[in-house]
Amino acid sequence: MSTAKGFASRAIHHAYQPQENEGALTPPLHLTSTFVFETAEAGGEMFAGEREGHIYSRISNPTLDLLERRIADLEGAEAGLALSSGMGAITSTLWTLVSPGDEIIVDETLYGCTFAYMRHGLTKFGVKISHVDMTDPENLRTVISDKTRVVYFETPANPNMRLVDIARISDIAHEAGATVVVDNTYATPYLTRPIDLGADIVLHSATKYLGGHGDVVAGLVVGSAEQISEIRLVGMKDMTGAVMAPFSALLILRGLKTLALRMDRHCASAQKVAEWLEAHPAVSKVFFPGLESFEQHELSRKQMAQPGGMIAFELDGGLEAGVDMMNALQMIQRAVSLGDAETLIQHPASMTHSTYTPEERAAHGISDGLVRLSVGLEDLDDILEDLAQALPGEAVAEAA
Ligand code: 3LM
Repeated sequence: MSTAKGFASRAIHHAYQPQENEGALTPPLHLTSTFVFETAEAGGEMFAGEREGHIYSRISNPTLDLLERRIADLEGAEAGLALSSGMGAITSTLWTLVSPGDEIIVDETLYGCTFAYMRHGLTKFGVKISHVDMTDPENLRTVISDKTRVVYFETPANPNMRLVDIARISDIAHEAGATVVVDNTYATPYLTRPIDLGADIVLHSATKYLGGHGDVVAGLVVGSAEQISEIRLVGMKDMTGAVMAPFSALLILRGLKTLALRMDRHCASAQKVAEWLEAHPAVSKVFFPGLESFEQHELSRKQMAQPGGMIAFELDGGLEAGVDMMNALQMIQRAVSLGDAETLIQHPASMTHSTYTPEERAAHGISDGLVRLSVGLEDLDDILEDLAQALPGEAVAEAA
């Protein structure tokens, strides 16, 4: 399938030919742990990397192979790799790239378990983690050195929606010879394509928008063929073993088919919900890239096709008011994770980002009163009505 086709077409068709699969419209599920060698010599040659073919499903599998090709195409990368979770993707990638004595420079705000992995995992093995506020890319220039192996960030960042200018950060990182790794979970390749902007490696929690239905935990990484081969054969095969199950790959392939449609709806509804929240008297601050009041609104217009489906906000009454509001919701579900059909709400300080100490949260821009909303695919009026009845005051939901 030619890459000249549009995003939605490629998300549905890329790299799959029904004619090569007995006419099956939907790709087959290769539920096998191991693969049979035609001869003993052929098996040996595959292990030596001299012959193509599948050996064992911790290394590769045809169902995963299709998903890997498809996500690589959607991200504009040479190759892809499917893993058992977003954390499996992150750990398999970074264990491959760094050695003791190396430094990773990361943005201030990261998803809680990524922060914990770096702070409590990598540092234990002699890797230095340095945080820098990448909202001003020049900050990176002042700290980067020849010890810096990786520059790592999320954009938008989980949970406070900070954006990082991928092109400017990549330029500075490359001048110093560092590899740029971007967690593109919040934006998805439908909204932002970091490789086009200069990043080297892009990774995902595919549990979120790519899967899209809250029924699978999965991770993906894309990059150059050489980098991905190394992450597959070193980080994934020998260090983490975090391989994706074939059935999960099928669920992610199914999710990708509707990614464009779903993202359009997530983004359109989130824009209205963010505007509505901003106008609500009980709400003190809304963080959403599509709002003109958002500090990095200009960057969001430059770097994102649409502002995404995630909102963070604070209430006048702080944490207590946030907890009361969350408990009063009827349709919106109290749950971590994001990018599902259901609108989800959670409290980062006590949930997704409880891996930070209170002092670390304060230093990393995650306030205790922050509430995170993943705007789902329900009718907009129903989302607004639920928020209206749960928030203090008399405000009545009006679908704009
Ligand atoms: C969450 N996030 O609710 P998995 N990168 C980003 C993420 O948001 C996540 C991962 C990586 C949430 C999960 S919290 C206990 C639930 C930006 C996950 C890790 O390993 O697939 O969960 O991805 O914010």
